[in-house]
Amino acid sequence: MSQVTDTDNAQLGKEMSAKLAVELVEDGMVVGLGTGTTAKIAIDLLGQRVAQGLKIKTVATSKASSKQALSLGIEVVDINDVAEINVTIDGADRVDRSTRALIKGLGGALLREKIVAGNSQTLIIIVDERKITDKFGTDCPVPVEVEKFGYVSTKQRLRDLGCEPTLRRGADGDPFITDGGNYIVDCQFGLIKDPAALEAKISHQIGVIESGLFVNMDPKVIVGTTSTAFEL
Ligand code: A5P
Repeated sequence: MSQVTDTDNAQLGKEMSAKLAVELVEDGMVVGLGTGTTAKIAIDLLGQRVAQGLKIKTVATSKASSKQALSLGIEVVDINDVAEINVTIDGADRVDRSTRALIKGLGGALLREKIVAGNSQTLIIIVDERKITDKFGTDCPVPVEVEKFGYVSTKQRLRDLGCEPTLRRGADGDPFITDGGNYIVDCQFGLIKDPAALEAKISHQIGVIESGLFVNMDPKVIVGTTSTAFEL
């Protein structure tokens, strides 16, 4: 028997949560497609349901998710061409157990993810249980998407809020560029006691385009374990 590692457990948890979320999608819905490894599993499962006859339109939060969906025969439409998004299924990097605030954006798609989430009637967040935390912010930076122009001063403004900011770089050492053509500054704040207050402060900084703190969105959080999935 092969050894079950943390990675195996996390993968099973992702699959369990994605499966339960995709079961909630119904004919005729407009569905927001998230980004990241967990959302990728959900898109694969949606592709299977579409192949079996499910009729949906989707809006993607990244070029990668759009490409994946199209390759599976899922219709992807422009967000500006839909009146509303019925449900969005997306992952998260951390979920604050008490407030259900989210940290998103380690995958770099936080701006489009927030626009899609904010335009969704229901936001379903799919995570394995390791993402749920009582120590929000202590082991995960808050990604902040910033305008390239003047980013050094924007980074300093973020530091002045009490974090250690780092400009994100790709494997080649160059600054990481988002789908929207911007930079990301990863901000290590330590324990975030009031996510909504911090989100408001970050968003008000000159040069900031969007923060990876998702607050007051009332997400339906589906947590996957090795054997089941449940709503937080
Ligand atoms: C993408 O920018 C992120 O917000 C992802 O949704 C988040 O990082 C979760 O990704 P995984 O499902 O790969 O952990």
